[in-house]
Amino acid sequence: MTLRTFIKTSTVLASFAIPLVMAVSGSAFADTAPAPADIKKHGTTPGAKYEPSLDVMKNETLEQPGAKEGVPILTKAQFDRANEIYFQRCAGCHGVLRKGATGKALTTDLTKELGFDYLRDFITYGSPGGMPNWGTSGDMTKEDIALMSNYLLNEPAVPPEFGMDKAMASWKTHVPVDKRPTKKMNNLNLDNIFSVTLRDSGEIALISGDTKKIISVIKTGYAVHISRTSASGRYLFTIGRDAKIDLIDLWMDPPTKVAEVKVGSEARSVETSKMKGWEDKYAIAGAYWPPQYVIMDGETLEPKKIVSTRGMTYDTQEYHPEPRVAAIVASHYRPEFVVNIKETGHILLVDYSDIKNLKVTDIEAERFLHDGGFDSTGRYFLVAANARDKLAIVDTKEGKLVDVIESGGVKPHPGRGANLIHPKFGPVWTTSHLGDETISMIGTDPEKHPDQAWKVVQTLDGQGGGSLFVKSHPKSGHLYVDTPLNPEAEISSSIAVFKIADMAKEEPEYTVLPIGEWSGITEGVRRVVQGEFNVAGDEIWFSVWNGKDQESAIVVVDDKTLKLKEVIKDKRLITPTGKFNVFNTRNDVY
Ligand code: DHE
Repeated sequence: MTLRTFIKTSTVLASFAIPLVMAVSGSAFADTAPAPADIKKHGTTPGAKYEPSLDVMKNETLEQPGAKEGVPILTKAQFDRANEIYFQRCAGCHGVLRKGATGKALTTDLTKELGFDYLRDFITYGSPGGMPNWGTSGDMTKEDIALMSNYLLNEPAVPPEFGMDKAMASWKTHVPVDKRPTKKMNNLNLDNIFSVTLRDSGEIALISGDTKKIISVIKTGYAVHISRTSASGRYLFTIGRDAKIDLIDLWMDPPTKVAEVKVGSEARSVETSKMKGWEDKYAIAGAYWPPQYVIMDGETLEPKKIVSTRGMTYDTQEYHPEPRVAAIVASHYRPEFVVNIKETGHILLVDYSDIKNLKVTDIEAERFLHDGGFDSTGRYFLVAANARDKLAIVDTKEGKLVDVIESGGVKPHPGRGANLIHPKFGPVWTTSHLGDETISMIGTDPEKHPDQAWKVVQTLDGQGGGSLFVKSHPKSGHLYVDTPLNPEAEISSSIAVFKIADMAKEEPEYTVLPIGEWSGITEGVRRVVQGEFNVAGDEIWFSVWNGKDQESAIVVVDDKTLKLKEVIKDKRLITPTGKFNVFNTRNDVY
């Protein structure tokens, strides 16, 4: 640092020394802090905790915006530290560019108006509206809170774009198509392989559903999020939070990574073309940053087309600079991908039959679209607009919106949802909620049950809030509901199971499966997450998700008897979360 910048920095910091010192000493909270009686209301809910953490962006080297008069100048080290915190803890809600998403905008016109003290207290205590209480929860130190309050008075850092030049530079072919086998070379029962996310080791484990043995552990992107399988069942795609896609050829002996590519800096979703005649032809991935989706060759991952999702909110028609791409599914009725744009609330039907002359049907749905899945016929797609407590339904055959309905609870989070035949209401699709114990069932059969179609026909009370995934199977008589984010250890480490045959009763009861206890693991929080059926539909697998340095496991339950069938343990099973059965994933069976 030159002498000149040192003097400038220390002078400006000196002018903020009073608030900084007071924040650190904790004595200046009186004017804007909530009354002691209200502090409890500011406690963070499971829903508020489940917001994107842009873990990868925090590692980007960002240019520090120039200082403005009257604003505290941060040193390079302070700026880097503040960026790290911002992307990890704040950007998920307030946006990379601080223009607001589920959380409020934090642009400097607003933050300067609010001032240092207000920002510091808001970060410390949170708000009943959903802002986490970073200070009183002990998650952030007073020094970091003071730093962040100063950081927010500065202009936001703008992370780099990611265009075709970068995508091409990241594209690697490990095994070219002409060097791959022309038939299956191994003795594996591919349909019953589970691809298991090993979240914190940046790997997936391929586990045989027949033998329950690990076939191989494959290095993937950072904090890999989901796996999807190609329509033929030959290829497996994984996406890391660092937007890296890995393509695994399941025909090889052993299954091997054949290509990889990056589609941005942060991403969560990947899917492949499933329409008859287009099997395995294309893949698509959606990014959180930059806000864009990328269409690739399905066998090589060669990036073909990048489309930005920046644009207008569907309702107020105001420009949003960073609408992230949430769930993507592939239509079975048309050569189309169904792409959900989170902050602006559009559902895009992207026609991949001619990507040079790309046709996109743009459906006005609801803001904050997140995750969803098909009804049992594969025709209707239901997606949660979770921060709006709504569900949007799209008819993928007709290519239009059916309806947007209240989900019946607080913050719906279906995963892909669960389809079952209700004894009274016929085919229903089910979602649980992050914000409360409600499990909602929505009628999905407009032909034979028109009165129930697209209505919440019944709600059940589960164990509590903090649920992420529900699961059933056409051959199962049960509905399984997890609660991994519930604050009660007993609830987060167990599963509630409802008997479908009992659902016509006034108040159907559930059985609790103590999966965490069954795992035999005695350390850690033992969060039990995401059930997934095997190909036969007679057993369901749950992850017992512990810390990175602790023991985790997969627990297999017999669907008929609800008894423990097997515990899969292996020191390579580090933080297992999502599990994707090849057959069920490619055929959308859930
Ligand atoms: Fe996920 C699906 C986003 C945190 C496990 N998650 C999805 C989808 C989205 C999403 C958009 C739908 C993808 C699709 O269908 O194309 N998830 C996010 C986030 O933004 C969030 C809240 C925070 C983040 O920073 O990533 C987040 N997700 C998590 C977790 O912490 C979970 C529980 C553990 C993990 O491995 O990261 C988790 N998400 C999953 C799983 C699915 C998923 C297992 C797929 C469920 C399925 O059955 O298809």
